[in-house]
Amino acid sequence: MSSDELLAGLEEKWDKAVNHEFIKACIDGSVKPEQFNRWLVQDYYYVRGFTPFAGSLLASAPDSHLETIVSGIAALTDELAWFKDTAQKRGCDVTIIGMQPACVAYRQFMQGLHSEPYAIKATAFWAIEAVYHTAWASVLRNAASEELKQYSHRWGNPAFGEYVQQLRFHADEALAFTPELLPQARKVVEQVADLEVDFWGMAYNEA
Ligand code: HMH
Repeated sequence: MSSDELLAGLEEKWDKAVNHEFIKACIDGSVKPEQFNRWLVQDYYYVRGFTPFAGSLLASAPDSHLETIVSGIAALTDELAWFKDTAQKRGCDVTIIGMQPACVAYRQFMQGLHSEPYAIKATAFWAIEAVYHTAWASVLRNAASEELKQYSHRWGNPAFGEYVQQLRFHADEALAFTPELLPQARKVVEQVADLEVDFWGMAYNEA
């Protein structure tokens, strides 16, 4: 079992998630400040919900996977501070804006995973981080704007890519032990791709 098999048949959905029009607009510089701000604030709320999911993954992980997950969790302190700071600098008040439905839905999905087997959580965790790495790495490589390149570095950098690779090994390993979970794991990857598309889409909701 490998994550290539996990993605087989889901290529189109995956492509929609990693090459969304929001990402294209970040690359060509046509993204409007208010669109970027909408994504930014919703992602701050998202990461607040992602953190307990990471904790739940850690709680069910085998010994040999602990270091990678702990390093990922440790990075979230800085990430949450970055979101708050960047939102404030861009004039957004995260204490009053509130979550949009696509953010609520994604957080509920993660909450629902808490009680699932480790292999399923590890697959979802990899898929979540993989979408962001692939999407933002293309912004980092191709963006016209220095500011957007800087933002994209957080998930697009090569060290984050190695972390995602490690998560992929974890998911593969866990699924190799429990191959009967493969259909469920594929479903979860599909759900992540769909949720990511809706998430990027929030940038265009003039709520
Ligand atoms: C919506 N997906 C979303 N936000 C993120 N910060 C990540 C993935 C990566 O952690």
